Amino acid sequence: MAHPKPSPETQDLADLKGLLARMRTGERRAISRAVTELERLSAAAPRLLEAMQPHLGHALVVGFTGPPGAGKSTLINAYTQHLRAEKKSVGIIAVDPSSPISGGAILGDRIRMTATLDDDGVFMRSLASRGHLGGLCPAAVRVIDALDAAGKDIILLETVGTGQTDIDIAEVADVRVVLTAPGLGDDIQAMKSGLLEIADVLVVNKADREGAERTLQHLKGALSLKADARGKVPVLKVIAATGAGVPELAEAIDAVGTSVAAGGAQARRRRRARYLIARAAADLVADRIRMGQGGELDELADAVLGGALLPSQAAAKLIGS
Ligand SMILES: Nc1nc2c(ncn2[C@@H]2O[C@H](COP(=O)(O)OP(=O)(O)OP(=O)(O)O)[C@@H](O)[C@H]2O)c(=O)[nH]1
Ligand SMILES: [Mg+2]
Repeated sequence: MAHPKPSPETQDLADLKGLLARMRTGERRAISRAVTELERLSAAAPRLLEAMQPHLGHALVVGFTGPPGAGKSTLINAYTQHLRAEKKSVGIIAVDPSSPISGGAILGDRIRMTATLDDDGVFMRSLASRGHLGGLCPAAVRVIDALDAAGKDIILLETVGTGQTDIDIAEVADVRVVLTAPGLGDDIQAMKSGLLEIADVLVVNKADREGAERTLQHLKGALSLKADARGKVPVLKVIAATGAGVPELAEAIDAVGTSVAAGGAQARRRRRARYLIARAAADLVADRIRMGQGGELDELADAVLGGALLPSQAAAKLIGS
């Protein structure tokens, strides 16, 4: 009896070693396939992750976060061109905020990220912010793993820095670049304080525009108010649209990357795993509190109201530590 001819997709998944080999030559269709399986956490994903294990931990993950319209996509495009000139292979993950302000970001990114067209050394994928099993942050980490397994030297992650999820995603990067630009309303307000805290490198983009110097001084001022460790964070001016300042940015990223790499591949991946566990634990605790423990929670609430416990002490009691 004749068997129906397997579709290319079925073949891909039947031969995971072959798929992996093709991914590692940079073949777009193979990478795209793996990314999709992992993004959706399909039935084949666990086997694929297992096959990828020996190849994980090579890529440096660089996050670019900042307010809508700051020029993240344009800067990623310029930086990608710089990296390609150095013969580094690049993976790009753009998290589509699907917010009313930035709607259409994916189409816009396609236009702005011209460096990604017609070059097998670059692979780009946009992640929609909704509909991921276990949340967007774990999905982004799985896609990072797919691009890492594909042998990309550097993975660039674009997120809009407007919400906690965005900051969470930025946190999974090895190097965090936070950017802003003049004319985005109140400069420092636009840079949520959480973002200033996580930045390894701060960038003022659109230095060709009026007000760039003032934005730079604002940022430096805001930084100096933070703890002393933050004092070392470089603040750079760039013009993403022309690539001016990109070599200096690349140097600053390299400097952080080198110290991260010194910790070893396992340390980098462990950081991401730790982060995912912490997030999952927080979700679990929140769920448990919502779904039960009502009596205990009421007792603790009364203790807080009566001044016997601080909310933080009550929380520690609740999770039993
Ligand atoms: N003048 C000037 N404009 C720039 C520069 N870089 C980016 N732009 C413009 O700023 C606008 C926003 O750029 P994007 O790169 O899409 O910004 P983004 O931060 O990715 O935006 P979202 O993804 O929507 O949050 C576009 O119109 C760019 O052409 C620059 O260096 N100078
Ligand atoms: Mg963008």
